[in-house]
Amino acid sequence: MAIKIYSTQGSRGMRPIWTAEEMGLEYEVEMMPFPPRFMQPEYMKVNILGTIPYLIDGDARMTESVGISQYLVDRYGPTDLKVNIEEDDYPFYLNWLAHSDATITFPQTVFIRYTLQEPGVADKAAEGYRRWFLARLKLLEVTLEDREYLCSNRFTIADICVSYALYLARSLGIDEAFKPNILRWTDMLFEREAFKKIEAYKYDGPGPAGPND
Ligand SMILES: N[C@@H](CCC(=O)N[C@@H](CS)C(=O)NCC(=O)O)C(=O)O
Repeated sequence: MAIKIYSTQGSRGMRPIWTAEEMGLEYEVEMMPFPPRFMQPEYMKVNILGTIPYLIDGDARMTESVGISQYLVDRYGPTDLKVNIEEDDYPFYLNWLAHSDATITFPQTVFIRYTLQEPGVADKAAEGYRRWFLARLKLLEVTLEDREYLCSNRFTIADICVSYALYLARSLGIDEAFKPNILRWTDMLFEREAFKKIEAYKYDGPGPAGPND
């Protein structure tokens, strides 16, 4: 059976799907309404957390978008998308992978929750985490001053995982403070054929496709 990835439109599922597409792997995507916990409750039987993405590959089951991208390059490589342990940029690669979700996607989750899902409950938290997110972009902007890609002078899953956080910010309209290096880098990445293909995967059944709908 091919690799299966459950996702919703514009979600962190884009990371592993983009990775699989760039690698030319055979994979199947199931796009669901958002949030599947409520809109497709039978999904809870597949993934007890109800979160997206979710990967099934043979006996493998995974709930972390960045971990799934790492799994795909490690298990189905060799691929240039992976930075190897003997390369100078390996520590930076690991740092960017963790940074992409823990530091620059997580604050946006708080923003989504308190602006779109529970408005009025914690407006100050939403505003605080919006600013927190923008402040944390400093490292990315400075790093991109002298390079085209984040690691090893080539496109890797570090670019995929980090740029997804910027894609999310754009879709939420919290991109007003993006600086020139981030803008140049994201514009280049989002022009990739694989990205355009996976961005077009849509949920077209009943119910909202994403938190903005
Ligand atoms: N750290 C996890 C987070 C997964 C996660 O929370 N995904 C969000 C969408 S981007 C979600 O499932 N939200 C719906 C919900 O919590 O019901 C990852 O990187 O995959």
